[in-house]
Amino acid sequence: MLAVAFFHAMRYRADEPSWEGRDRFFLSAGHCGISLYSALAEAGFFPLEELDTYGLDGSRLPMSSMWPYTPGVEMSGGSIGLGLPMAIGSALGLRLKKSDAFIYTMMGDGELGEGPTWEAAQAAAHYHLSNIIAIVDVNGVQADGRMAQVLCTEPLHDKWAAFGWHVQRVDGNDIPALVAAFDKARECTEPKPRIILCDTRMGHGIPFIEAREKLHFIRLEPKDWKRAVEVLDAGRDA
Ligand SMILES: Cc1ncc(C[n+]2csc(CCOP(=O)(O)OP(=O)(O)O)c2C)c(N)n1
Ligand SMILES: [Mg+2]
Repeated sequence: MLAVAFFHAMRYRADEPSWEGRDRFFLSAGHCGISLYSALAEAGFFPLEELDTYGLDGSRLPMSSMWPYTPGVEMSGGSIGLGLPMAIGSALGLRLKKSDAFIYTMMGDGELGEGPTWEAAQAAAHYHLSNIIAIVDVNGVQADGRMAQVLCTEPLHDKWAAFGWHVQRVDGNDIPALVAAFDKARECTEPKPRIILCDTRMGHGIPFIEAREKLHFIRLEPKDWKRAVEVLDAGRDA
């Protein structure tokens, strides 16, 4: 999802992170900061080697992504449920400036249990914020277990549609499907905020990780890390 956002959909200047005309990416699920850092490094916001400083004292890459430490990071995540409310403020601001930029915001499905998300969902539709494209990582789990057991938020498509959003639901591990969905979200002419619900599998492509029960707090031993990279490389080369 981040790859499609940063390398297909969004307009930005890596050498000028504050460029006024940029699309903004708000990672609401700040605990996924490490994946955002990978995308930003690949995009040229900072050197790839800097990824090795992740989480170290003095690093520009704190564990949860936070503004203003890292070039390209637009908001402080960590406390979940804030990305959409912040996106609304920024989307209204861009409208006042007559900007044609978009605000992308990415949430986890666990965040859909947070009240502010639904207040924001109503407000975005009320203000016809067609410059918001929300992305939800519907992986079916949150920190404490499966969504179905902790807090069932389905039927997601119907709920967002009822809240006045343009809704798509796609396989979030399928790049061509994501590309089509991101295009459609941008090109849609309805005066509505847009959301792409992305069904994903944590650890996708690495069977021995996919099979694990608890994946939110994953710590890989060096030998498992090596195995995972080998599996991914084999898949990429295939
Ligand atoms: C307001 C708030 N409540 C609780 C937490 C603790 N917390 C961190 S991540 C997380 C789970 C979020 O689930 P989801 O959005 O599905 O993310 P995933 O684990 O799938 O990446 C929780 C409850 C938090 N960071 N902020
Ligand atoms: Mg989740």
